[in-house]
Amino acid sequence: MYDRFSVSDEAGKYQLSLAGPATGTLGDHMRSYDLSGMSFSTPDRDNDRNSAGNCAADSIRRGGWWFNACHRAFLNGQWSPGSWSWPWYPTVKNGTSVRGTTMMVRRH
Ligand SMILES: [Ca+2]
Repeated sequence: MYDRFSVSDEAGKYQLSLAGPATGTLGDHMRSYDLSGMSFSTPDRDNDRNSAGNCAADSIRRGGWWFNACHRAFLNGQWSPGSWSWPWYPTVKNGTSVRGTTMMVRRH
């Protein structure tokens, strides 16, 4: 849980802004992997820092997210059971297949 979470408008490419302190059981991986400040990418909108391609169009882990370069802390990805644990271990353990995720925002 982040103390401050905001997303800019369409003209700002839905840029993510996170501020701490982060609390809860999933750690602070979205900030530690520099997702704060990233614009939202989708398979048809490449706004990431991966100069070799579009992280959102990856054939295995396809989906929209605030990618940097590339899939670290990607909450919505299609992951193999053995790799889903990272980076949210130990809350999500090796071999655990996550069937869904929810992001919630509460007004201060
Ligand atoms: Ca790119």
